[in-house]
Amino acid sequence: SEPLFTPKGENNAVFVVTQDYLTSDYENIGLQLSSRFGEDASELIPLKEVQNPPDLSVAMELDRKSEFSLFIPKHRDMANSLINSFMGVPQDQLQDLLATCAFVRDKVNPQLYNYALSVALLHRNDTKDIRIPNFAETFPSKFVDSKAFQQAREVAKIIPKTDRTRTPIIIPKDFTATDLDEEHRIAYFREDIGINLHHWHWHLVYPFSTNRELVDKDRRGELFFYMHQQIIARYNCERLCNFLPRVKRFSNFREPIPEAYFPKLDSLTSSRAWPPRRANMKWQDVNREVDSIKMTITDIENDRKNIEDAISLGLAERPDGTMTPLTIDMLGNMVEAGILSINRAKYGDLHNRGHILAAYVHDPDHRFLELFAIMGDTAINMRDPVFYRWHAFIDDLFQRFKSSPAVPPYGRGELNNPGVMVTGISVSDGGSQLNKLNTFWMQSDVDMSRGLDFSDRGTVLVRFSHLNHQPFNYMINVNNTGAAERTTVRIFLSPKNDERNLPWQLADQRVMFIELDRFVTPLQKGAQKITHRSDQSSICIPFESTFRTLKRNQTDETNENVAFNFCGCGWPQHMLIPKGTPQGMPFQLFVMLSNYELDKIEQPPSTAQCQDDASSFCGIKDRLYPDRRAMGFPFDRPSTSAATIDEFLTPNMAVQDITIQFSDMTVQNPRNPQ
Ligand code: CUO
Repeated sequence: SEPLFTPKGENNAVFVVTQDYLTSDYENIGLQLSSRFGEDASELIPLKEVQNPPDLSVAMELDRKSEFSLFIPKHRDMANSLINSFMGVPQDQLQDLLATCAFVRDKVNPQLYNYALSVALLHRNDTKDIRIPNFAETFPSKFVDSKAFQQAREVAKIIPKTDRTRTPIIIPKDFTATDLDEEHRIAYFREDIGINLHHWHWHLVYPFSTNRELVDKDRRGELFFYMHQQIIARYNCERLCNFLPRVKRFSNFREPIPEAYFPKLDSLTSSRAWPPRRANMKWQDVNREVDSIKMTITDIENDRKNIEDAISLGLAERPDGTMTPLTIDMLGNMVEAGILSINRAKYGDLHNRGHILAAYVHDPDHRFLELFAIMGDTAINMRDPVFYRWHAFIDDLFQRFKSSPAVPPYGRGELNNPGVMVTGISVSDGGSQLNKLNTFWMQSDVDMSRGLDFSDRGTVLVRFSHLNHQPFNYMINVNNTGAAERTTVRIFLSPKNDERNLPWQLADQRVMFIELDRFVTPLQKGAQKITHRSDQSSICIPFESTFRTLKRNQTDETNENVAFNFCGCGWPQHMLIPKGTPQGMPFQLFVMLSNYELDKIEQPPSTAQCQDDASSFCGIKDRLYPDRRAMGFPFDRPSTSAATIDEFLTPNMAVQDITIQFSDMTVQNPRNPQ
């Protein structure tokens, strides 16, 4: 797959092309181009003639030098048509697929091409296990300070290829703002490359498409709710670690947005800087002929009202006017909203419209010929504080539903696990103190050469800083006097106190609990100890899956052989736990051993290459979501009987106070080349 994703000018592998494959700009010099780039190619890839050239009339409407947004309906149509072209190549005819890709690649917008091809490769049966290059490497401009690219050119020009791994370009930790802006205190979370890659990948696995085959996945709407709910919970935990209050939801759509954001990113596609947003800008009606968007604030207010009515009634209206009981899955699809929405005419396009209105706040009528801002791009929108205000609003809708009569609180029978008693829990990261976890800064290298479009690139490393922690173990003591032979272990974490340093009411704390892990384990009779490693978390993918990194002492030449797990969906391991504070911040660790009879999903094991990595946030490819309970169980809905977490506990649950201490020191990733 690699050459299909690399920009023109790449010299590791070259397609032998005929004139059909080139855009009209280059058709007269096509064969010269082919031989020029072929001069020092490591591999020549002959192509078949394209049997049925795809109709690119829709996809080619997007300028090749423009940005691409999944939130813009017209762009979604273009992506659909291109995805369908790739999906339409007959199964197991990989040479035809390759020829089709090469035929399409230089004719359409590169980002549209990358998205449509990635979706198709992930969903075609014959390409499911193919490697998709890391998106941060293909489009580094979405992740790295724009200043770095000038430096990259210099490095590529001046430093011989063999020495480049010794001279990484250092990206400072604080490149978008200073602490004068208090929101900048959590920029390390918003701008984390791994977090943004996870979000981009999630939307790739759960694409917007009119092709039901790609969209209609088990509990998709509920997962849209849950994965984004956990993002907000994690953001709020991180805010408390930095002495900031929980994020305020964006509720009055006509009020100014207090947060500003200046991304310092350039789009290499459009050769323009991503537009910034000043403080206190307001949503305005959007009317941009160029993007075929006409959208008013009243439109989105109507969507909101209709959805709020459905939540209060506990009923949704079908297109034929009949009513049906609302479920969380239905609500997720209705809010997001794609083709699975029960009634798009009635419930509209609430979530996507919010992204659009936020993304065009700086140029709603295109008078300044500006492109959309980063809220319009799933690979970078988590960098902007307004993302969290918007998704806090979206989450509030779901929480209202979860608190409504349509969702009865859990009874003891659902929470308890007969005969199973948790007698103690602890965590240890090998340090001298039990129940104390440690965080720090780490510097890691990423090779961004794949996304640079000048030739003779070799490796160009970027060294960036990110949070990390000492890996740790959970120890759970259990006494089993019942008949249970297996159990699902559910592990969550929440700050012990709120922003005023007061203990939580459960009603507030339940939405602060972040999932750390969920796994099924056998139970014996009597007393036993379950030990589990933090790096096996069901929400995370390992560091090597987030980034393809060079291994120590590895040379540029062997880099290509590093296994890159194509299943890039998953929270980055290095962000598993919140930062804590230098003084040590109190948290509560919650463990539940639930009744497996009520949890289990019987299905054949996955054969996909990524198996069930990160299944809590990403599901499992081509399988049912591997847990029968509501996502977020047991905290997905309020309790009517318990006011505090202690009152909520049944014998199969336990809570332990722990501390997370942050040390302001930077260590090198041991995988960085020396
Ligand atoms: Cu993931 Cu709003 O859904 O960005």
